[in-house]
Amino acid sequence: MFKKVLIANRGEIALRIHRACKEMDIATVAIHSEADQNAMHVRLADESVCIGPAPSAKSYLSIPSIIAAAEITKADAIHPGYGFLSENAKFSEIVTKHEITFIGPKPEHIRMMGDKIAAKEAMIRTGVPVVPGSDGGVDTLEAARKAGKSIGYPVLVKAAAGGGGRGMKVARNAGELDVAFQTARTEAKAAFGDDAVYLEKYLERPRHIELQIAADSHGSVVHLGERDCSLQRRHQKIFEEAPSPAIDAATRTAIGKTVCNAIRKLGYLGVGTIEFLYEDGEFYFIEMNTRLQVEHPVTEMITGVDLVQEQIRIAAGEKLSFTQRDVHINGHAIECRINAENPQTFTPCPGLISGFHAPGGLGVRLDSAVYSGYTVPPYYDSLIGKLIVHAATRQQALLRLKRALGEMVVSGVETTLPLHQRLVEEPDVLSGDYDIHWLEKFLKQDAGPRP
Ligand code: MV4
Repeated sequence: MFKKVLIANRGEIALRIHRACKEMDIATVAIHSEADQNAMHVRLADESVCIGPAPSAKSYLSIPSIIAAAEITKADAIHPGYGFLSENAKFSEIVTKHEITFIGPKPEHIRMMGDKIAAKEAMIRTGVPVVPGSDGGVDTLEAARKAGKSIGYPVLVKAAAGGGGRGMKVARNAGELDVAFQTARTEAKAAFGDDAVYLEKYLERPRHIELQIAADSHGSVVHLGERDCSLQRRHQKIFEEAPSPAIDAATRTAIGKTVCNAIRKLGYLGVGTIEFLYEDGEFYFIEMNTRLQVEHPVTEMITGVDLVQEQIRIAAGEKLSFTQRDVHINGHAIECRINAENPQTFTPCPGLISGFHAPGGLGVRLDSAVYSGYTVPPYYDSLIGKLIVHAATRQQALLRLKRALGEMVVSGVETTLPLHQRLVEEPDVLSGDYDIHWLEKFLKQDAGPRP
């Protein structure tokens, strides 16, 4: 096992990784920018290295600085967290070249899943259901028209290098295809430097359901059930839960088997998330994420598995600490993302947190790196914490969430807490009757003046 892990991240996820390391008796190294001198992840780590100025490009994304920090501190391994360099295949190769272990999948799999066309082809090959669409990339208008005709409208033009919703254009009929195709290509080129696009049938009201998997180097591949992340705004998840109110045990077992078989055939190693759209009882693969995800705690709460510890075990060449037979879905968990943002406009609100009170009690978990007197810097994303609740049933989890939200205080900066307080009162949220468009519609109809 590793003696020392460098955590190449900041904020709540840096703390999350630190906690996993400490419980495995592993020393930690924090890296930080000049803006994060007083950050909690720096205070808690055994050692810390300032790796550059505030902008991420010069600190948390600076590969040479991170490698230098790992060499100076003699770290055995680097955990990238999420965001930043977590899905950068080149970074994982450079780490490995320096005889440091990258805690994550092999570069070939990071690269494969980063290319959405290659990812989809890999899933088709290994028997995972996908959204009907073009056979690979589409690089001429003529090919796009032909694909559109055979798929049937509406269709969605997606960027191969995209993901997270960037570079997507809907064409409701053949007449809209030319503009959708050209716009998607131009935007993809500008955003990713790659104009490759593909076409898919546009699903009108699916849910976003993702499956958590883990695979070790001893041939064990397991799934830990699904998360429902349908409540999103502009492709930013706001509220996540596990299990999904739309999935029963038999459906979970079936999709879990399909996905584990595919992951085994691909020779994938590490934890990962397979994203699906789910509509009318059918799963359609859209993307795979090769990182630990923000919303991983809801899976941890209902399975009792520490996903970060398992990631570290896998990277160290050890076996997963459990088998598929040990995985039981216990109760229900919900996560609220608390952002330092105006809860109506979602404009970031960095600044001094003048007061802070964490909720507590049975089944309440707060993953956060902020404290009273901490200043939220303007340079990074606005997530300041995740409130996660766990209870025996969904209904009890919602009541517990409402109770915990009522206890929590963050003053000095605006946060999305008031939005969550309204969400837990909404009949559709209470009944679980929502799709990927529900939240945007709710926010739109609700845009009027507030008391
Ligand atoms: C889709 C879709 C409908 N049909 N693909 C958005 C982000 C990217 N990960 C995939 N996305 C979508 N792909 C087909 N064929 C609708 C979306 C989508 C969406 C997906 C998940 C969660 C929220 C969403 C909001 C808008 C659109």
